[in-house]
Amino acid sequence: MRIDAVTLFPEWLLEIERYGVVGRGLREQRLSLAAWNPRDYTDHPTRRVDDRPYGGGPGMVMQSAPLVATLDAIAAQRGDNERAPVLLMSPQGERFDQRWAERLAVGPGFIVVCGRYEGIDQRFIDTHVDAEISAGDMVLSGGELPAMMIIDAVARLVSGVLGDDRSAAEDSFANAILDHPHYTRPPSDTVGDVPEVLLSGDHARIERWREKQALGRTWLRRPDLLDEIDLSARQRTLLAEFVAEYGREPQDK
Ligand code: 9D3
Repeated sequence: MRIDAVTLFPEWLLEIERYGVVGRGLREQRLSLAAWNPRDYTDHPTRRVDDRPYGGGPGMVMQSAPLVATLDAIAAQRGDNERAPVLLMSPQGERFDQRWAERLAVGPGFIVVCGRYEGIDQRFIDTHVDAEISAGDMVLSGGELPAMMIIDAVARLVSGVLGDDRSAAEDSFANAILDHPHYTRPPSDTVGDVPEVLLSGDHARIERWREKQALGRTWLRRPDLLDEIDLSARQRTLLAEFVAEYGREPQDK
């Protein structure tokens, strides 16, 4: 899969090549990542890519022409049969989630455009952008971190890091509900004790406890996720047990 990023800070974005699953995907040639600086595609003598907003107001606006020229250069190098979507990182965008990652992971790759300044000329968005994507409701200073977030989420799906189909399926279910708590050695410490069931060696009991904790935590912290899925009879029983026990004894017993 080929990913292109348009950014005024290409060196920063390419840092992700050096770490983790993105780095591994690149080394194993399942992925390729290129960063493009619109300053290299402006005919302006001082390489400027922004100007003052029509209508007045604070801040500067990214101009269309350098962005269009950058996308043209990318298209020339990609030469896609299946055209890769152009995604604009934007606070006005649709919230990125695992469904987005899964959709992008099965495609021919994508082109992320990172905004800076107060905004981007709307005519570029209208004519060259397929989707606007947001990282969530917080104010960032630009689209680079959201772009790295998207690249990471997609790269781990295509990089083979999941190992086998079983973990891929687990991954996608893990997206629908929250994870259970994790513990490791030592069994007892100043921070407390590991729940007895995890030391029991009884794998059926352990699995049942984990599933119950996962459902219970989702019910407590992210009830919106439970509205989206159909629970099995077993899961409904486990959640009912959790709800009945909740508040009557320590949660991790
Ligand atoms: C304080 C500036 N805001 C005035 C109403 C508008 C604004 C302009 C540009 C806010 C943020 C930005 C830069 N942010 C992004 O480019 C961005 C972003 C974000 O800020 N939050 C969540 N996701 C994203 S994706 C791109």
